[in-house]
Amino acid sequence: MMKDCYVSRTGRDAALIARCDPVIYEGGRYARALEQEQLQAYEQDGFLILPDVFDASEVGALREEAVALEHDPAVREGEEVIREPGGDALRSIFRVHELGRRLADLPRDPRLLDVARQILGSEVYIHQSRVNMKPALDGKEFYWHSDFETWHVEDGMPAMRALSCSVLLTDNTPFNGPLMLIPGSHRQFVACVGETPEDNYKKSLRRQEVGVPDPVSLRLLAEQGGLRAVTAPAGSVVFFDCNTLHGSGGNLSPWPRSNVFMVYNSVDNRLVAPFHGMDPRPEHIAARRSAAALEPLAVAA
Ligand code: 6CS
Ligand code: FE
Repeated sequence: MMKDCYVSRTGRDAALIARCDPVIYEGGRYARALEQEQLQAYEQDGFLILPDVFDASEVGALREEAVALEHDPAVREGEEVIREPGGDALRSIFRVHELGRRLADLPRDPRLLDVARQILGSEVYIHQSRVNMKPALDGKEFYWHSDFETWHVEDGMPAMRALSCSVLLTDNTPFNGPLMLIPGSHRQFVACVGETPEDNYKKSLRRQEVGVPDPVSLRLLAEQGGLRAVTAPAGSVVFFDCNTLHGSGGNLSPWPRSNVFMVYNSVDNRLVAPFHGMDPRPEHIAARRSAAALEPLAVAA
């Protein structure tokens, strides 16, 4: 059993553990998608916002496909759908990179894939994908959390060698619950209190209560790094490290805030058995069988 550098949810008190993995993996021969100053900003903050990567027609087509999935009766009854807490509105659809056609091509688009391969310094595969719908007037919050804390404890992700890429399918404004991040928080692992209930994902994806940072650690990291809201137009992209603390507020605006998230994991960081003896989570949340390295899309000449 490999040494567990990031022990969490073992009943002891909360703790801050210094990250023991690099942020940028020098893979040498991998793509040069980002400029040096962009890489430095990502290493410093734990995220990078790229405005207007996709043009209106591209993001319109992606959004159309996401809306079609949202209204597809077969999808609505599937295990990939998560509904809002206390209601029926759709909160997330998982595994969208295998449900949609344009959404299947998206993770292989060199504008995204090459950034992931450069930062992770290796071939990569999709650990998880989802569309978070955050519907108008009804979209509930995602409380502050580190994705890696969950992916390490519940999915057996060994090291911090993964990142999320979020493509904004609608404008993200100060009013519709934009993604918020804590700059610099990726450098500390917040060990969480509490034990993980059986099949935790059935609750945590609606409202996460276990594996969330304690208020003292949150305040400390926010006072060190501040808070940053990703308010940007549809078609913008934000890359964030697997351990950067993030969350989003509820959506009180009459317009949806819909973002697609794709999690790139290094092929050298494939999942092992979950670290505290739990059963592995289902394939549509944490890929094990479909963990083949992504082939880049042939770019139209
Ligand atoms: O448990 C997970 O994998 C999911 N939970 C959150 C709150 N963000 C990451 C991921 O979608
Ligand atoms: Fe998350």
